[in-house]
Amino acid sequence: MSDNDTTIPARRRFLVQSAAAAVGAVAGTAHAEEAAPPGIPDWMRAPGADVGSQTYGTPSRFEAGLTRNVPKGLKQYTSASSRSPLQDLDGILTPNGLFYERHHGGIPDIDPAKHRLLIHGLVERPLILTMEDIRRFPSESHIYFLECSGNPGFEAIKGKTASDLVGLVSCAEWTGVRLATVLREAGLRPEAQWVVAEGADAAALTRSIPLAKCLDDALLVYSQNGERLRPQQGYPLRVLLPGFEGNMNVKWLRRLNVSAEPAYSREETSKYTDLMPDGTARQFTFVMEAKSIITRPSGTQRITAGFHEITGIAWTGRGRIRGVQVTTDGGKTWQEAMLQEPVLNRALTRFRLSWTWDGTPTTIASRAIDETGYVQPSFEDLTAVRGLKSFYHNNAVVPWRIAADGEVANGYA
Ligand SMILES: Nc1nc2c(c(=O)[nH]1)N[C@H]1C(S)=C(S)[C@@H](COP(=O)(O)O)O[C@H]1N2
Ligand SMILES: [Mo]
Repeated sequence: MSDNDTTIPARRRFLVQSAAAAVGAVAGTAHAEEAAPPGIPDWMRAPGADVGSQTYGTPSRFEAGLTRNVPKGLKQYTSASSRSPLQDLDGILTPNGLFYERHHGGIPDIDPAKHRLLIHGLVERPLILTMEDIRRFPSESHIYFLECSGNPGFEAIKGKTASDLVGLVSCAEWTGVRLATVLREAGLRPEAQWVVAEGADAAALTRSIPLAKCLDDALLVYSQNGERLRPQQGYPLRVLLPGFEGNMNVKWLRRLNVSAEPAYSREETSKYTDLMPDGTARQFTFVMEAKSIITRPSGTQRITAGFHEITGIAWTGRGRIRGVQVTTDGGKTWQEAMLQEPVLNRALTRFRLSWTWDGTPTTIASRAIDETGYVQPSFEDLTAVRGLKSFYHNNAVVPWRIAADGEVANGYA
């Protein structure tokens, strides 16, 4: 069978050609012809590598380029972030090694045997728990997204890739204990209204969590996608507040101080408040509102005329995604995308739309609608209300411009 054998149906021929091209990219074009069926590739001529023992499995060496994305020109790395490579991921779960990071004082190296969680303040029985104590409580696993509220800021939506623009979001299956269970063990006093969580990092990051959230779906998690949390994600223990801004999900958790008032910490006064056009600031803006982005095709990719599956992710801190609409004509018309099941509460939802590009320059974009009926706003509609002084909670539609040569670029740039 040769590539130009006209007896192969068009679709088969396309697959044969792409397979040969993919092998060529990997093995070097010299061997691609021999490796393609009916040839016998080198890797079939002798047994492969031994079963892995005493090692942590890693992706194929041909995938070594797939890493987190650290902004260029970073001045220092301890208060910094890295982004998840959204354009290269499929499905809704973020692999642990590619989960976005945001640290204010670097990543502490915590010995779980020495780590302790103190629960005090307005409680009947102050507690100091070991990790073993915490793992004895009844556990739960849930898939939830986590997003930094500075994803992206308002003024410079400058990046090139989906990761540059919106890579401070990820999604995992988290396992831990309900915060309510642990608080009940300590016994809440009637004046209790807030729980102030503190991390064991050099930043001692501190956030106040309203009691209602603590008694609802809040978790203290120790595992992520089936294994212990990564150091970057708060090993050995973190707060997980489904749908709430990333900053409140305190990592390396060492203290819960039950109080009548919030702490008014740095992270809820000078930072993580939203300066409005009239000079007042919104404070305690906890919930992440509905958002979506097309991850393929997206910035820096190049497409050819013809069939494409448009795909991307949508999420909302208010519950489930009800629908995602996609425009392929710069916003003149919007079509309903297909939502991949399962559509989970406060998790990423994958959407898809079949599209045939006719080769003329255009702009594509997605907008999410959540189960409350809230619609992801355009940048114009969002900033008409919020202005441009604010930094956090930009959930505007992300447009991708497609040029005549098929190059996909940031529609804001
Ligand atoms: N102790 C502590 N918790 C923290 C932070 C931190 O620097 N220290 N960063 C916060 C911020 S701003 C975000 S967006 C999330 C990031 O979580 P991740 O690094 O697991 O993605 O953790 C939050 N919890
Ligand atoms: Mo954040």
